[in-house]
Amino acid sequence: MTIPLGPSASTTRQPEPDTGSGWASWLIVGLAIAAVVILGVTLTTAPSTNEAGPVSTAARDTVTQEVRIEGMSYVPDRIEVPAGTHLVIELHNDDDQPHDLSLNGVRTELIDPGDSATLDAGVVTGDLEGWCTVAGHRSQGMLLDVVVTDTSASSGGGLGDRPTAAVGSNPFAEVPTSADRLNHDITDTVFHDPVLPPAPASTVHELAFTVTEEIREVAPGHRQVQWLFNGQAPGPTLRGRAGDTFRLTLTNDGSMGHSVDFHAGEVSPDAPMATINPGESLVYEFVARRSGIWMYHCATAPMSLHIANGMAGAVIIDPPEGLDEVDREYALIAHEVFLGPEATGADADRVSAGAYDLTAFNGFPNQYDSRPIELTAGQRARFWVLNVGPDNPVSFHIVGGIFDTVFSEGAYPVRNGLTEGTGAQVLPLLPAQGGFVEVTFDEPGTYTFVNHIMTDAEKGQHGTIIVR
Ligand SMILES: [Cu+2]
Repeated sequence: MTIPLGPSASTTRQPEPDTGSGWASWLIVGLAIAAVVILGVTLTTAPSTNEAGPVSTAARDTVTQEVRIEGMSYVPDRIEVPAGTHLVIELHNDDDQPHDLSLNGVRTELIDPGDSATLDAGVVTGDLEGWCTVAGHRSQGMLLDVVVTDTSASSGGGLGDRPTAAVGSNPFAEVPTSADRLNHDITDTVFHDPVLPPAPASTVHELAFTVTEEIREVAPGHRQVQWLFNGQAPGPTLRGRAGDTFRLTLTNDGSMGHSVDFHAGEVSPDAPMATINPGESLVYEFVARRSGIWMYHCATAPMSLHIANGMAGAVIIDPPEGLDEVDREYALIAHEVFLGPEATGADADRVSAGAYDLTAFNGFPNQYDSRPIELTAGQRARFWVLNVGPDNPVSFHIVGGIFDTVFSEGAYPVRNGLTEGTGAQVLPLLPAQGGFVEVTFDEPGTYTFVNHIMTDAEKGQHGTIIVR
């Protein structure tokens, strides 16, 4: 590295006028040269105290490294440099959604697809770990390791900071107990009416979904950001008939990329399921040719986190001939609940580890214990159930009831159970599976519906049906 030099000798060698004063003139010139030499030596031996500071003594070279972003990865994802290197990273985003890079205490702006950014990481004196700060990307492994090849200079610790699966007690929230949940007086703004209206008469459904990120009460006494379709988590339940067209405009009013994937339609995913940036919209059109209850969800990575934050819902498609007559229909969307910080919502590491805190039907644990479903003895009810996970199975059961009709994933495992003297006790559903059960309650009483995976019923997938 070049250190600033003192004045060059040429600037000191001014021609002296020949005044005839002899030795006195030469003495002055000699003193001047000596002063300049002393000054020059002082400047060249004082770099460690000038403003260049340690850079001037420790830094070897500036290394500019190109890094491309592909999918959820930096390529390369490991950079080796000698200790003391001044590292500059040129980033180019080849992915279809925005990313950034945080490294050594500095961060790029969000880099849109196709764009580039430069990050000056400063002087590297030890191993470092960089990551993408977009929600969930770090926990999905979007990491960049900077490793010093001169290990004596390594401060260590950087690579030891990889996020680890967080299980056990939740550092972000006090998880409401069963008593807290059963005694909770649910508010109108949180309550999700389980009653399912019939399909609208139209055969073309012009719809709009707006994505927002808003703070909501997700469990008794705990508020956090949720990512919402039309202000709801789960998103709105859509209903139509086989053959209907759904034309939906998705608008992203959030702060990060989002998208939607409708299982009810058969379309090439490339365009309609693309992640759109904040402020953007797309139109997603499909014909629902097949009856059943179909999941939709945000398809932006990591999907587990987008679903855990609320971005999933149901499309119910009736068969062309319609369904059997019932007195009441209900829709229950089953899912896990991950309590996280108020400002950021579900914690990506806990979601990735499957460390859910609670479970729920329709967004809020135990809400139908607070406000039971009410029926009259002899009424026949159809319960549509969809499991949106993100991860866990559901074994839907009603205590005191037997299902004489079960529809699941395109088939009737049980139909006419009453006349045939058979029935089913559960509707089993893996994530993204759905179906319905039909049941008649002959006697008044307090029935409960549960996920018969009992520890999940105890975490909130539990509700009450009052039959009068
Ligand atoms: Cu999303």
